[in-house]
Amino acid sequence: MRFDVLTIFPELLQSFSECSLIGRAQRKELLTLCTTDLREFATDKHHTVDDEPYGGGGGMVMKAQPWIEAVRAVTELHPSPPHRILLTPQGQTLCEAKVRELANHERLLLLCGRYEAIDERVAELVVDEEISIGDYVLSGGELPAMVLIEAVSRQIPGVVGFNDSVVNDSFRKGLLDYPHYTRPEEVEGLVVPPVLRSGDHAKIDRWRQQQAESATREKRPDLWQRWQGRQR
Ligand code: 9D3
Repeated sequence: MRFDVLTIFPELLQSFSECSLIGRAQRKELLTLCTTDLREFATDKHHTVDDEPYGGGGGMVMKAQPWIEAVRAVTELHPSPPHRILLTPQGQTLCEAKVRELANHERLLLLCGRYEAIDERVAELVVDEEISIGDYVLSGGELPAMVLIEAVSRQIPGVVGFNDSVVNDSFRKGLLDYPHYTRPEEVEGLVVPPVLRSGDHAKIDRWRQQQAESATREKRPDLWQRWQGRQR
């Protein structure tokens, strides 16, 4: 799978790509992460990518022309046409189902904005889909792009190790995880539930399932409602 990222802070994504599981996946040739500096597509001598908003008000707006030319140029870097995603607070919130859907694309092109906004014509002309990572304010689309890349990469066979198994992940099943314990048996008066030391694996499986269900019911009633609905 190939990820292209358009940003005015390519070094932010480069450092992410060198560390994390993304670097290892690239060395194993399971994925490619390629960043492009949007400023290369600004035509004036100061490489301006923003301007004042029509209609007034505070903040600056990213100009349409550098984005449009950059998307077209980056598209040509590789033969398969990319699915183009704009990271924006106005997008659909990213969830595990969306992550799995995105992993079916051979190539994703992520557009990361900065400043207050991006000229609306960018979304109309060169974007297939708008995605947000949640309802809180960040300074731009770079961290959201990294979140999306990490989540989608984990779906690619071989990117995560067996112990980190993707198919078994509790989110995939719609429940929170059950509690985990390691040595020692007692920590400040709190002991490991005896069932986990019983050696009875059928009993352990039942206990873990019950714990996952009660944790979901108590901590995430929204997920619990959905899970109950799907059990019927
Ligand atoms: C004043 C209105 N704000 C919109 C809710 C302005 C605004 C806030 C944050 C404009 C741009 C940004 C920068 N954020 C992103 O580009 C962004 C983002 C986010 O802030 N939260 C969650 N997901 C995302 S994806 C891109």
